[in-house]
Amino acid sequence: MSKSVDRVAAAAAEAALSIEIKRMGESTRTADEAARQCGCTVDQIVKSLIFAGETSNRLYLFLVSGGKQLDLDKARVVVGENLTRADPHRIREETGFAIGGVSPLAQPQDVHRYADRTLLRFDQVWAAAGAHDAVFAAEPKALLAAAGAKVADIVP
Ligand code: 5CA
Repeated sequence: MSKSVDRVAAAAAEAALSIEIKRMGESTRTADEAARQCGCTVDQIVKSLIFAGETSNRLYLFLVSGGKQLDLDKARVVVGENLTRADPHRIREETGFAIGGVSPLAQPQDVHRYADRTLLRFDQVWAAAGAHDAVFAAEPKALLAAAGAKVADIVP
């Protein structure tokens, strides 16, 4: 197992979130690919999108349903500053995850997290587990609690 996947497993255990990490053997880098591999709808995939605050330079994690886009205007209101897509190298350095494997779990303390409330309509969602083919399923409310993500209005 990769170190990043191990970190996700450890974070889930620490948060008392019972998950089974699955290595699919095929790419789950995008929401579409992940949905195909997991046999779920694309909306049940949790995208973990990292943006940087233009004023604070802090990183933010937005958990967004796979079929939706982050609404940057709404997200700006939620966080109180302009946002730009974070640089992949910075994401790698500061979160330890590569794009396509960024997980809602095992994020650094100083990354503030927000979640698209439409994720709560599902019994089960799937999220990345730290590698390009690693995913896990969870009940959304429990996942957002374990991720320390505040539910917010961040999609159109
Ligand atoms: N493993 C899947 C879901 S289980 C996954 O990680 N999906 S994702 O949506 O969270 O991650 C892919 C996202 O990374 C894309 O939606 C896109 O927003 C973002 N991304 C892709 N390329 C870049 C890039 N060059 N810089 C910053 N973000 C990027």
